[in-house]
Amino acid sequence: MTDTTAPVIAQERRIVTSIPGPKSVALQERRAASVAAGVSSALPVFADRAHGAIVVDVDGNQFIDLGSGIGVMTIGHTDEAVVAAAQAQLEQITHAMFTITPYESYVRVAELLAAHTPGTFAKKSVLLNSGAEAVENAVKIARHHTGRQGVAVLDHAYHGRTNLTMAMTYKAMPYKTGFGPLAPAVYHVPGSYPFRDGLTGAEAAARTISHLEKQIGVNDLACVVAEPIQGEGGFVVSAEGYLAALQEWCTANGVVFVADEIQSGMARTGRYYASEHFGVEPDLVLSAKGIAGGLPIAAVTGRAEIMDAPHPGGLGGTFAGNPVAAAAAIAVFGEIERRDLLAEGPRIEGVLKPALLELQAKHPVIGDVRGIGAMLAIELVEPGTTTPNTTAVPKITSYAAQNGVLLLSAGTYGNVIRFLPSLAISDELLREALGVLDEALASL
Ligand code: PLZ
Repeated sequence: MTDTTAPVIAQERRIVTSIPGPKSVALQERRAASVAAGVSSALPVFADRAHGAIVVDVDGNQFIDLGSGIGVMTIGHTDEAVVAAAQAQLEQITHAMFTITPYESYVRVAELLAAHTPGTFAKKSVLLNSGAEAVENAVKIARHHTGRQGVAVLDHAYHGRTNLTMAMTYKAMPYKTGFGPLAPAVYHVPGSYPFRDGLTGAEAAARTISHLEKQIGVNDLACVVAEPIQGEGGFVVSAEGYLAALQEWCTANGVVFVADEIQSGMARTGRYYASEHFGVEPDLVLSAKGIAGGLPIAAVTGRAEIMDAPHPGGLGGTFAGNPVAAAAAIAVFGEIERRDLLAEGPRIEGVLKPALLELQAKHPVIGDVRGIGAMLAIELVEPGTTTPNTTAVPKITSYAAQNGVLLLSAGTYGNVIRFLPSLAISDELLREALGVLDEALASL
């Protein structure tokens, strides 16, 4: 597909000013005067344009993007097919509101989600605008279906910033502090964090289930919401068998098992949804972020009998399932198939993981290397212990930015660096970024 407007950006790192450059510094001043202080940014660098795995700032500096706007630009910045589909749709119809005059692209996205989410059972979807809105709707649907109210979430989870979802998110600061009262009937239970708890999947599942049964009680529990790989919490991968045991318990007890795949989904781990790595077929699956190449759209997809529980008119939203975003989502699904992007997660893991393990051998500050596909992380510790190293991460991300690599932090203790590159990134760019990371670790 030819692309008429996106500028061609060489896939290379290039730093031409101090970081931040003068134009970013000037914008920073305007921003401080007009943008609310609560909206902070990881870097003082203003983005101007991007393509593939490279972000260009307003001063002309080119960064290797290992964060993809927190896992959104999975198929690459300004992907030609996505840009073309969105442009064509903009000129055809920009907004109709599906609950007034429906349109085909919404239905097509629902069909694609039914085809590509785990499980071969009959599925239906509702489309929304944001990840948090998908989480909210999953809870509404689970409550309507079960007639129960309780919502269980795992320690270290992140599910959003709205009133219900901030109650479901684990970390108080910065997400909840001062913003209460929090939504009721949300229960936090321990999950599985092999590096920190040392439990097998079976042991961790038994602990979780005991909390669900004793602390909440099955008769009051509508759903368990879990991220198959925890995102903001630090790319925590549960021990083998944990998620399957949890799902089995949910099924046996009429509890809706919801997989929040907002960060882990859409081909990032080498499967459409990370649940597949764990042998789990969730009752409801949540999609957002990478699903539409940067346009805002999100979805709840799941078992038809659960999805159909709410009455007509019970679900919706003005912009939900917007036609331009839906067209972009269709293009993303199309590109995953056409370019066999499911092969890219394993390729990226094949470059990054051995290199990160080598860095771990060289730099004892790296306590753990984990993740799947293009969703990998290192957890930093005080050398020789598992005590979280809370000071190293900002030093590393800032060193990396100064040297043209965008790296994101994560983790309950702020001691995790996560790698969420676009599936379009080359091996060469990955190796170059790893070189910068090595220097950053050496500089500590
Ligand atoms: N569930 C698993 O990762 C969003 C949040 C960034 P929204 N994570 C990035 C920030 O600081 O706001 C996320 C997620 C998981 C839900 C969400 C929420 O998705 O689209 O940000 O609402």
